Amino acid sequence: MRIAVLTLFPGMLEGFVRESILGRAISSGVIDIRLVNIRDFAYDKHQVTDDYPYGGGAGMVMKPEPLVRAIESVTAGVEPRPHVVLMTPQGRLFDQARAKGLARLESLVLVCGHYEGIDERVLSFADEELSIGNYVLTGGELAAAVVADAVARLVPGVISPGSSLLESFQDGILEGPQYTRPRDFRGMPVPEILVSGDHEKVRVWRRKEALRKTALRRPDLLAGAKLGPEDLKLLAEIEKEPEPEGL
Ligand code: 6GU
Repeated sequence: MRIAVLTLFPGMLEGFVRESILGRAISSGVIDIRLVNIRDFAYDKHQVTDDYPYGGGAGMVMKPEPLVRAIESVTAGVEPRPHVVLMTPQGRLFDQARAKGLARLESLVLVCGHYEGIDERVLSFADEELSIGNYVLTGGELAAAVVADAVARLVPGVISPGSSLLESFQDGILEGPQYTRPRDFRGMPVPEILVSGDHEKVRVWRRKEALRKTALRRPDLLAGAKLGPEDLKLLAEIEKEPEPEGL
């Protein structure tokens, strides 16, 4: 998969791309990431990328020409046509389902907005707008990093098979508790069942604890989760048990 990130601040993403899971995926050739500086597409002498808003008001607006030229520089002649995403707080909320959808694409372009926003006419050069949450960031770079990371880890070959299968949100519920050595940490022992060697008991226990954590912290997720007959039985058991303290 090819990902191009269009930004006024490529330095913000360079370290992340190098050091993260993306860096490894790039080294192994599974993913290609390009950081494109939007300023390189501002052709006036001072390479201006923002301007005052029509109608007045505070803040600056990103000019359409550098943005659209930057988009065209990574899409022109590319088949299949790359999917262009504008990172803005006005976008649809990004979630795991969207990550899965984007991970199927061959070529993805993430455009980072800045200042008070971007000229509305740029929207017609994009396929969708995405936001990563209900809060405002100073720019789309961190949001693009979040999307690139969530998408890249779903691309086959980026992380070892199996490791993502049990993780949070894969089937719509949270991940259960995990333990490693030491067996007793400051008076807190590892649950006995995990050292029992009974793989089937361990599997059921893990599923139950994952369901318990989800029911307790994110009951909203249970409604949309893929639950089987065993899950419903485990949830019924959980309901009869006293709630664990502390969370
Ligand atoms: Cl994509 N951009 C900005 N500036 N703020 C955000 C966001 C994006 N998603 C959540 N907040």
